[in-house]
Amino acid sequence: MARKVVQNFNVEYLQVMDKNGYVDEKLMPKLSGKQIKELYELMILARTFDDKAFSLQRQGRIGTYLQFKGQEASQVGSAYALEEQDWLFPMYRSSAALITRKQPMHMILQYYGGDERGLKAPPNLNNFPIILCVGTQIPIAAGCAWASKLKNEKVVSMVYFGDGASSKADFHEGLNFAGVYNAPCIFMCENNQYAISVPRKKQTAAQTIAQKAIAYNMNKIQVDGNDVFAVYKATKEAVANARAGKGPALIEALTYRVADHSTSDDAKRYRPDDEVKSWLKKDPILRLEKYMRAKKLLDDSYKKQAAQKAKEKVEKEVEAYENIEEPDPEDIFKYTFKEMTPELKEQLEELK
Ligand SMILES: Cc1ncc(C[n+]2csc(CCOP(=O)(O)OP(=O)(O)O)c2C)c(N)n1
Repeated sequence: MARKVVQNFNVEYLQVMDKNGYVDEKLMPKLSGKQIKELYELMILARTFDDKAFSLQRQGRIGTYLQFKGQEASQVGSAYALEEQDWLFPMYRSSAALITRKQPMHMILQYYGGDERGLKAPPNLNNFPIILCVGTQIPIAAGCAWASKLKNEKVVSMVYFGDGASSKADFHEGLNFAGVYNAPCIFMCENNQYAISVPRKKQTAAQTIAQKAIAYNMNKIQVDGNDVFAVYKATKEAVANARAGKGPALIEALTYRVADHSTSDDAKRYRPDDEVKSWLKKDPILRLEKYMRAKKLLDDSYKKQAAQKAKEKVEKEVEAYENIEEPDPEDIFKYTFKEMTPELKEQLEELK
């Protein structure tokens, strides 16, 4: 007979840089000045893109769009920790991660403009298509990671999803599978505090989302998702472990969706202004700027230059998007199957 503790668990939290841009040098990941500037410029580029995409939607130049504003550190910092050969599985709010992974911005706009050809990654870019169905990308990523393991490729998969997706069966199935098969998969949960109007506290009774990894015997960590250094460090370590066969990981990045859920939402109806304002003070770009200024990596002229460069790049991509040739209406019949079914052939004839 016995009554005893058989397992003890804990969840680690990591913050390297606080909201004033001060860092704990002992925790600082290895990054050169050049790399820090690169991270900064990617975050600026991402935000410029996000603002532009929002304005294009308002002008009717793209369809519904989902902003990631405020989540630049959690996406850029994590995607930056991957190697080229690794696989990225984005959700609809992952445009900053896609931009970091060199997905052409005009293709992201093309997709949000209603043209599915924008989902296809150019050759040599291991980016999966954007997924709109909440959580469905999670088991696919776990399967892809398992395939890489079976092929002995030393390639990692990383999948993005929100706090809301962590309540779905896909999440649990994906984590369970990766845990059992030791698949090199990084599960990147951007806990931005809301799933449309459902706040985090109604999403789960668990104190953290990171602890959900415990049930699957998986590495886990909760990080300050507005601290690009913490996100980068946690992801870099998780990726190195996964690549070395030391198992998958769940990373919970604590962040905030500053904008509405989508261009069809009005967040003012379900969350207080004060809450939004308090998170704006923790803005990931502002805090990196404070750090860089103190370290003499940024001054007013460099800041202006970076903003201008980002604006020019985005404008060029908008132009490229708006000059894409219209798809052939026949594609809709030809695209799905290798060979058209008799019904599709008949419909195509009718269209002609
Ligand atoms: C399978 C499925 N169910 C419901 C929806 C409707 N829906 C779109 S976004 C969303 C909330 C998702 O929240 P979260 O996973 O936290 O991600 P976030 O949008 O906050 O980044 C829901 C329920 C959907 N797109 N797909």
